[in-house]
Amino acid sequence: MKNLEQTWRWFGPKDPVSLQDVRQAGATGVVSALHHLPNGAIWTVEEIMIRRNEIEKAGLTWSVVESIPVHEDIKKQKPGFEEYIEDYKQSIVNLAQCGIQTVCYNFMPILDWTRTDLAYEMEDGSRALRFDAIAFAAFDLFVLQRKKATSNYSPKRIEQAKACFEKLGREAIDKLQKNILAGLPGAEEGYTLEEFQKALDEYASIDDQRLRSNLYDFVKEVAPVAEREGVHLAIHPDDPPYSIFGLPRVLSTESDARQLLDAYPSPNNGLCFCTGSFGVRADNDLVGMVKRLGDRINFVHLRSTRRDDEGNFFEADHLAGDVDMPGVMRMLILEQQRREKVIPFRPDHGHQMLDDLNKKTNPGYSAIGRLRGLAELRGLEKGIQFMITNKML
Ligand code: DNO
Repeated sequence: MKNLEQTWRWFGPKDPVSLQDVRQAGATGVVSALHHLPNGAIWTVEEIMIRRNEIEKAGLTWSVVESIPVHEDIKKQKPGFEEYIEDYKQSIVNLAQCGIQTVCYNFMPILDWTRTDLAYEMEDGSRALRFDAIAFAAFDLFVLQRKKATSNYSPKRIEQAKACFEKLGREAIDKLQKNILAGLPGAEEGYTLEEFQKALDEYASIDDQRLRSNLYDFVKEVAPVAEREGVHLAIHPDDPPYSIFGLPRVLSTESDARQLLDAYPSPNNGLCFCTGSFGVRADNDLVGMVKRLGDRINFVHLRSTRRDDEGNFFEADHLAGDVDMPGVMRMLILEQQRREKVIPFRPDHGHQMLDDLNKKTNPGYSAIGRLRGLAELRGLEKGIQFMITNKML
């Protein structure tokens, strides 16, 4: 039975988790990006080869690029954006020349993934990432004081947010602001309040339809190049999978994913199936989505979240929470048997636990929590493969 590829995100030479650690965790593939280059810059063959050689020296393979960030001007189609698209294509050509064939990206306006709490204490003393919808609204309404923010919340939520804000001290407000606007690894840009409000203003005339068509325009330009070069694109869903700050979000549901895939029907125009992001919405049927979209899944993030009815969620252990991980894994294994190309997955995020509690770690990307996640997922894969082989499933 063909295995999925076990990969691990590595942020480059500054990552406190070393490539040696990655090997010991049992991953064979590395997911990395040239984070030191500014958004929009062409990734040159020379720069790509430096990273590739470093990864290979450690006995690993650079399997996936996560991510080449899409420049904000492309998302808004600001005059001159065509040049950024040309540069994006060039980066893809250069990656292909260096043998790297899977490229992840996202099309979330301004902010990449968003959390309010980076150290939410779990019952067992480990720490998780959390999105608290009331704290988020408190930030939006009373710290940022975004224009028109009240139209995005119910009167009840505004009351709750006000009460929450009144209890927050200066230090807690600063922390909340940092977590939301500048706190997370992989999100390349950080903002001050003023910069952020300015960035929001630029989206004033961009609604859901407009952002959607800008995304499809981008894909129709870039995917043919990826196809020609043998590169597989993988769009990451919105995280969280709904509108925040009144901004449109266009990759949150199965129907969003389907529209994107139909915009350019080719295996090279595919998805990064992130169970943690899609799983925050109760109306996303994850197992069904893998079944129906499976042939277009080019990369997988496996993690689980636990949500409530108030819009809050935290990141649970990989085999706990709301995600039916065995169900998803079974569908992925079946999909893998149907194709030549290996499907890379990584344990996404993990709790800060054991020794890592006393270390400085990238939120969500400590070594031990992900090690646990990968070990559990690897075991799950083996177990399900065994059951399929022995016709028990
Ligand atoms: C967070 C990550 C995201 C992801 C980008 C892909 O942990 O999953 O930052 O890398 O959205 O472009």
